Amino acid sequence: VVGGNAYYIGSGARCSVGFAVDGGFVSAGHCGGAGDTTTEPSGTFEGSSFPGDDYSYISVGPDDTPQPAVNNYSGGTQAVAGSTEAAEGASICRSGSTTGWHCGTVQAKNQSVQYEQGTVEGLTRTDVCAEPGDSGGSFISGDQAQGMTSGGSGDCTSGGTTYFQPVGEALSAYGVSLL
Ligand code: TYR
Repeated sequence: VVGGNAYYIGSGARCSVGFAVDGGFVSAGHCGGAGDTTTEPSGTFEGSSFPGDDYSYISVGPDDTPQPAVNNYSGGTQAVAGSTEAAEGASICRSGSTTGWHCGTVQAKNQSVQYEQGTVEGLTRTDVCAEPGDSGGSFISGDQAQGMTSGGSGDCTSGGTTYFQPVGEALSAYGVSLL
């Protein structure tokens, strides 16, 4: 289990792994609700918060080993060494199972974003592109975990704006730590 890799929920919707934690990984809340099961890796949503927040914690079985790394979609991985928050203006990259690895800049923190299902607060805005299926995937600045892909506008052909859920809130909500 590596950040940015695909996983599948219920009937086959795809999201992306955020970051490995004890016993599983964190991802986006809109990817599934508590009790939903996943395949590849097979797991269970132990908790999920969306709207309001956009985070979830999925536990995986003993056959899957969460790794403190993010897929760089160039044949390798970026190690994850902590979760110190990057400042506005910092460079940041995103890994996700639809569009791979894309980079840009942290634009603004603590943003409220309205989705069909309701408002999510406390998101960080970036100019990094994303597309459906990248959700839940890793935002990372250097080797520091930043958050999980929530939503936005645009695409990776013409460029976009993407918001992420800061990872720290998810870790404290579930009492888990990054590996
Ligand atoms: N919310 C999308 C998902 O569920 C991810 C996404 C992010 C889509 C940014 C579009 C966008 O512009 O997969």
